[in-house]
Amino acid sequence: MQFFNFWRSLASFRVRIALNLKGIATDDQVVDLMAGHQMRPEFKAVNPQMALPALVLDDGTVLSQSMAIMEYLDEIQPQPALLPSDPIGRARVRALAQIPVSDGHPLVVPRVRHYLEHTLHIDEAQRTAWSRHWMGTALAAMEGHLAKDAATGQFCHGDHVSVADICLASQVVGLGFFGGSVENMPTVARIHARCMQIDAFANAHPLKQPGAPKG
Ligand SMILES: N[C@@H](CCC(=O)N[C@@H](CS)C(=O)NCC(=O)O)C(=O)O
Repeated sequence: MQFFNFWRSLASFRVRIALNLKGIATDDQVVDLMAGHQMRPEFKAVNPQMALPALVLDDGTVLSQSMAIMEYLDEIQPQPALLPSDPIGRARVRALAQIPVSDGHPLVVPRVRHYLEHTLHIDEAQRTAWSRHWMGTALAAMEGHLAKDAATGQFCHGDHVSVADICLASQVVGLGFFGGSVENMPTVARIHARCMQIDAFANAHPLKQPGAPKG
């Protein structure tokens, strides 16, 4: 399998965690988002959306969108399960995951920041404030759900890692890239710290990937 990714891509980070948890090795293909390489024709031929991640299966099938890829991985290799076995549990985990994936992270991806800069002429400080605001807003919403629900355990859903934890971790790390923190979100902070004790999470961290800035 070819895994098109980039160190700073939060959606790639999510899939990297899932691959690590499942113990699935990939042939990594770096697409430098900071250099705009997602716009190159050769990558557009892989993913017409020009966004990471993409997973190309051995038969040439291309999978995109981190949630779809993680669920695919969970289906082809069910252990350890990334979704609960009961329908209500799965609905809860998917809902928690969608807060960062669908509502927070899309507002800060390179194409949006590029539009803010080049079309709306918003300066860097304001763009960073925008990103910090929306990344933090999604995590505050997660905190609201997690803190009040007895289904929350060591992790977002009980004591087993799920896609909700993967998405939470990517969002917390992403918030940090924009100068924010989760110090006022005790449940999110606790679950994130617990996740980062797991090698599959820690080793997938953006700053541990090739090309990431040192220190
Ligand atoms: N919802 C998508 C996000 C895809 C996405 O926007 N990825 C970012 C990197 S995290 C990207 O490649 N953006 C390219 C751009 O905005 O130009 C997913 O979860 O996979």
